[in-house]
This record gives sequence, structure tokens and C-alpha cells, in this order.
Amino acid sequence: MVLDDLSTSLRGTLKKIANAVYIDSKLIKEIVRDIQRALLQADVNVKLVLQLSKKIEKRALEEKPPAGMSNREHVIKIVYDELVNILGDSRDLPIKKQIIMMVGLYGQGKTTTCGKLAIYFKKKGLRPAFIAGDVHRPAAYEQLKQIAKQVEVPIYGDKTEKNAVKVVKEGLAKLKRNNDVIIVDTSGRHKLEDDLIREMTDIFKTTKPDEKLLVMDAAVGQQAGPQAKAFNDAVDITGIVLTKLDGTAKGGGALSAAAEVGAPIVFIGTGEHASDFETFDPSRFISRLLGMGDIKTLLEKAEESLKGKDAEKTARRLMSGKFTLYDMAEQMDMISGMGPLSKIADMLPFGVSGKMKDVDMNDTQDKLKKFRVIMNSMTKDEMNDPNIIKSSRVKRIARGAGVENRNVKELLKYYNMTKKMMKGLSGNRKMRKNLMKQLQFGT
Ligand SMILES: Nc1nc2c(ncn2[C@@H]2O[C@H](COP(=O)(O)OP(=O)(O)O)[C@@H](O)[C@H]2O)c(=O)[nH]1
Ligand SMILES: [Mg+2]
Repeated sequence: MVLDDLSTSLRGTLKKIANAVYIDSKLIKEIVRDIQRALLQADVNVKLVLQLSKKIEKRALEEKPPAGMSNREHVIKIVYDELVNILGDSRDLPIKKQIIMMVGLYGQGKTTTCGKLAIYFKKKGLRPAFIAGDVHRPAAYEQLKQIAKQVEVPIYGDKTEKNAVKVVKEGLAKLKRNNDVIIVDTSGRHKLEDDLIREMTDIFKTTKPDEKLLVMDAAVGQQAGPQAKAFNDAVDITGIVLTKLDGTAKGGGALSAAAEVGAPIVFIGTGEHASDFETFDPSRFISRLLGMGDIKTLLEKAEESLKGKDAEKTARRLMSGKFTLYDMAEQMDMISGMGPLSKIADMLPFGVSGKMKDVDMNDTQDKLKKFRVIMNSMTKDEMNDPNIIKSSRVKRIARGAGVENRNVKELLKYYNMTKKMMKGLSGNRKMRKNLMKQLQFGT
């Protein structure tokens, strides 16, 4: 986990909320002070910290929790919301044929990130390739070549050529036909100088990259903002990759500063290995930082009744008719953990639950594991609306997950069947009422 210290302090704060007998203004002031201290230690900008803590305090004191939410949950939710807010918007790179150009200063992690991106796109079923556009450092080509070998993608480079534009042009001519995502590594400088800007602009003119990703070391802290702004002004970046978040307790500075520039953070690097790489989603990031899973348990302990409510919430959503692959993934996890879904399944009329057991539920664990891998190769859009997955997408997803086309189709079949079942459930008012009643048991 990155930002361990920040995570530990924030978790401690939320624990205080969960365990408090009363949520009063004294407690709220105390937790706001805790949060301030934790964020400042993680190098988040003072002004930003003050704004955020003021907002948390005001909301926690003035807002009433919505129906069905306890005071504790409400305050935790406010803290969570406001933390997510300072991380700004997120953006996913599209899963399609494209040219991606890496830009940034020396030693920030551009070349390393090329390898990480290659793995990311391969997993999504696309065919990446590299162009070694760093023509100034003699060892740069060798470094990228080694990474290319490791992640098994083709590379074009010319050790003797000193003209970056020429290398990139030739590389595109060679690689474009048989590869989908062309990742162009470039050289950096110690600072953003005119000749670097000129070289980047020249390459853009000839290659027209779809993405210009600024790679920045998270250890630069609050300097990330000005640095990103300078690059954005000079070359109009489309996203930021924040690297080395594993190596600094001060990563909060770069995370919050970068978000202010208007160029979204698209990936974070969390280690030197090619697999230490994640897409950046502010809400997921904060959930993990706060250990929302743990917090839920704490709240359950504090409020015995919550257990029933949890199951109820799940049932409500499952029966609302809107059922995505994300829901199914969650459901699958519950089946593995024998959570509330087994409770639901037990209550289903025999016919339905019998049918569900027949359908691919033999070897459940193995199958669910395979489904999980397949889902990892899907895009957000595909997860939210699996109906868009037609044969070319099936092929791409299967390739990315390293499975057969029929496995992907099997998952889709299982999804459609489950969805139908959920729909049937939501249409049956009497059954729904019964189910709710049983799930509320204990509240
Ligand atoms: N710990 C850690 N090290 C990284 C990460 N990304 C890159 N590095 C290291 O940073 C150093 C510089 O990386 P490099 O890709 O050569 O930077 P470039 O000059 O921008 O191409 C190398 O030693 C990498 O192993 C990361 O996310 N975490
Ligand atoms: Mg490099």
C-alpha cells in the first residue's frame, strides 16, 4: 500500500468516529484536527488542507444524515467525499489503436512506465510496441530494449541516429501495421528547457500522438502542480502518470497538486517492477487508503443492527433491475465468502435457486476465478453495459485474459441469466416484500 503513514492516521481517525459514544462538536473538532495533521504530514498544500478541514467541519456540524444513515456513517461519508474531491477528476485511457507519447524530465520514470503501459494494454487484448525516441542518452535504447524483451513487445530504435523525429517516423512506418498501441519513449532534461520543448513539439507535429502523458516522480511533492502546468502550457498534455508513490510518505502533495492543473492523473506507479502500476480512480484510491472495508466492520460492531441493513441494501440494488458486471463481480465475491447472497439464494423459490445451481455453478470457485480474470480485460464501458460486447470485443477480451473466446461467451451467458433472474425477482412484488422482511430480520 502506498502512503502507509497517511493511511494509518486516517484509519485511526475513522476508528475514533466509529467507536464514539456520541458524535458531538467536540469529537468533530478533534477529528478535523487529526485529519489536518495527517494531510500536512503527507505534504498536502496548507491552503488546501485548511479549505478541506473547514468544509468537513461545517458539513459534519450542519448537515443531517439522510434517512437510513446513522450519524457515524454520515460523518465518515463526509470525510470520504471531501478527500475524494481534492484528488480531482479521473480519466481512463481508451482501449483502442493509438499513439502514446511519454514526456517528462530526467529520471522520472518514463522508460519504466513504457513497460508498465505495455502490460496494461496487453491485458486488455491490444498489441503494444515501443519506439525508442530518447536519442540523447546512449544507454536509453538498451534500457527500453531490455524492457521490451521482458514484457515481450516489438521495439524500433536506431542507436546511431541523433534525430528523434526521424527515429519516431521510421518506427511508426515499421510498427503501425501490426501493432495497436505505439508507445513512444522520449528523452528528458534536467528542467523544462527550450530545446526540450522544441524536440517534443517537432515529434508531435510529425506523429500526431493521441496521448501525451507527463510522467512525474511523486517525490516532487507540491512542485508537481507547477511542473505539470509548465508542461501543459508547453505541449498540452492529456494525462499524468505519477510514479514512485511507493517511495515517499509525501505523495499526498503530488496527488493533490496534480489534480489542480486540469490534467487528470491516469496512472500511478507503485514500484520498480512492470506490474507495479494501477489506473487511478480517486474514489477507489481513497476507499483503500481509509480501509473502507475495515470501517464497515467497525461500524457493524458499533451498531449491531447494521448487518441486516447491509444485506438489505445489497438485495435492493440487485433487484432494482439495473445489473452490471460490477454487480455480478460483487455477487460472485459474496458467493465465495458465503455472504448475504447465499442468504438470498436460500430464500428463492426452489425452481430459481435450483436453476442457478445447475447453470455453470459446478466448480464454482474455479469458474469464478476465471470470470474475474476475464473481467479484468474489460473496459469500464463493457463492465457497465455488457451488451456492447460483440464478437470483435470478445476476441480482444479473450486475448487479453489469455482464455478462449468461448470462455468470454460463457461469462456473458451467465451474466444474462443472472440478470434475467434478478429482473424476475424485482417484478414479483410479493416475493420482494418477503425477501426484504427476512433480510431486515434483526434490525
Ligand atoms: N520505486 C519506484 N521506482 C520507479 C518507479 N518508476 C520508475 N522507477 C525507477 O526510477 C528510475 C528512473 O526511471 P526511468 O524510467 O529510467 O526514468 P526516465 O529517465 O524518465 O526514463 C529507475 O531506477 C526506475 O526503476 C516507481 O513507480 N517506483
Ligand atoms: Mg528514459
